Amino acid sequence: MTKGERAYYVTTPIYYISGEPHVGHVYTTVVADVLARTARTFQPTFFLTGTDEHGQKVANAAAAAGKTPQQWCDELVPRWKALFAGYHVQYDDFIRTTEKRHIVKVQRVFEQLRERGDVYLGKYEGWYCVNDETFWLASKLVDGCCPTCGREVEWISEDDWFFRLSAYRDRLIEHFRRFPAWVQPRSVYNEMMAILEEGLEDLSISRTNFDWGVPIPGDGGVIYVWLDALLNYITAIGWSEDEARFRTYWPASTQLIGKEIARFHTIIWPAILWALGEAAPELVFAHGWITIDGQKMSKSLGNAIDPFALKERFGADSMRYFLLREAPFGSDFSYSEEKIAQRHNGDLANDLGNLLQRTLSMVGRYRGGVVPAGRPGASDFAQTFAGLPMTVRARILDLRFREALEEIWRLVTALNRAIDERKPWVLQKEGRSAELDALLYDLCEGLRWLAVLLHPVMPERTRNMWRQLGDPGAIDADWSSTLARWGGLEAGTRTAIGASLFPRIELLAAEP
Ligand code: ME8
Repeated sequence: MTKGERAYYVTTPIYYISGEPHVGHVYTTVVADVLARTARTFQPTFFLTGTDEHGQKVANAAAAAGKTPQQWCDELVPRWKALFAGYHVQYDDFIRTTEKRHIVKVQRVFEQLRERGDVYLGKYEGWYCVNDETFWLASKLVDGCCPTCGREVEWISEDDWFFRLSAYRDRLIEHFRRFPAWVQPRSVYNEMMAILEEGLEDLSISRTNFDWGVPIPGDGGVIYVWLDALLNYITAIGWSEDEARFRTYWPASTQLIGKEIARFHTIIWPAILWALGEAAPELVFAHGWITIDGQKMSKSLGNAIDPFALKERFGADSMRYFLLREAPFGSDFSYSEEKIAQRHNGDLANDLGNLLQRTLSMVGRYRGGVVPAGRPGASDFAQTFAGLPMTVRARILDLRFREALEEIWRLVTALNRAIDERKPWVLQKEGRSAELDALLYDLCEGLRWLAVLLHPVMPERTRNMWRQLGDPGAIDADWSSTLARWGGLEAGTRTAIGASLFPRIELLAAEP
């Protein structure tokens, strides 16, 4: 995508506010933030996240705490916002499904679908998993329990409103065939295709045996929490209210989700959109799970890791780096503190932090802290790394974060190697001043490139680097201007060596 094209719209799932957030929630949100920060450097961008506040699961959690659901949500939302702020997440909007702006539009959707005949009244009898807020056919249950979370299911017998999902099956199959990359990774695409080929049942979209939800217009009961929740992606950007704004952002460029909710986002969601006369999102990416001892990390499994504590321990930027670098995006990855510490101490403290420290201390010692005039036009780096910014941008927008970071690390490695091989201390001792100037210049310019390229991933530490490099302009401007050529850093810039970027972390040996 180039400047001037459509806006970039990225979303995360809205999270159930049935308890404290955990690292899994940070994961998707940080990834969305990296995408948004990258896209924002060169095109209009909108990044939406928020909380899913209705439904039986949230109502039960509130009741267990002796609170009304609204009270419970109001008390928890600031925790989620504080968490995201602590991880440097810069969303453009945080939607809560209990907000009026959302509720009125959900009701409008319901009415439109009913008028069109896509919603009809019927009898629902079947199983329901409260934890996943999902209806299940008896044939899908495993030992009588929910096939996704393993919990007991409830028998429900209600007069419900149904969405005519089955009528969209052919169109869904055609869409999947025509746009084979619209659902990624391929494993999830295949799984969804198999569901489609098996056949689709109509979907119950109302609940009558409890009332914590959006009231059904002109009838008793509430709208099924998943219909309510999915609609956040369009209610937040002005659907049915601000046409120009809505058209600027919809269809979404990238909808990020965890793979356990792929069916809702790639089968139910496009069908609802089509019923409303809107387009399906361009890409739904269903990423893998953070696992502990081979199990998904989750509140309900009781193995959730507190992201507030992790941030204190390792720092938000190191956590962000770890989450993006450790596994290819899409795959599951197993979490351990040793792995985070290894990344922090290896890639960040040794490779990047030392590079900055060594460079600036030599610039201090040999050139009084001032960036010397180099020969950027004749530099090997200019040639070798000219294409790096556009490669990194493409990898990030393609959600190949690990590869993007590996590309960036080629520059880190090359700069460290230049110090080791060309030994500035020898150049200084032998009075080879022009060579020393050129090398010191390249090192500073390389660090400037690294700060810009790594800024979306580590917004705080790169600002720190930036200050040490003398604050050379806007760190988050379009890369095609900041990194247009090797040589953007002005000779004469005064550097200011600061505290270590990534102080080493020593893990205590595990107790035997
Ligand atoms: O499903 N590893 O909310 P939720 C990686 N409200 N990501 C994880 C994870 C893990 N172990 N655990 C959670 C809901 N996530 C619905 C969504 S959207 C219209 C409604 C992340 O609180 C991942 O993005 O259960 C997953 O899909 C999401 O949190 C589920 O959050």
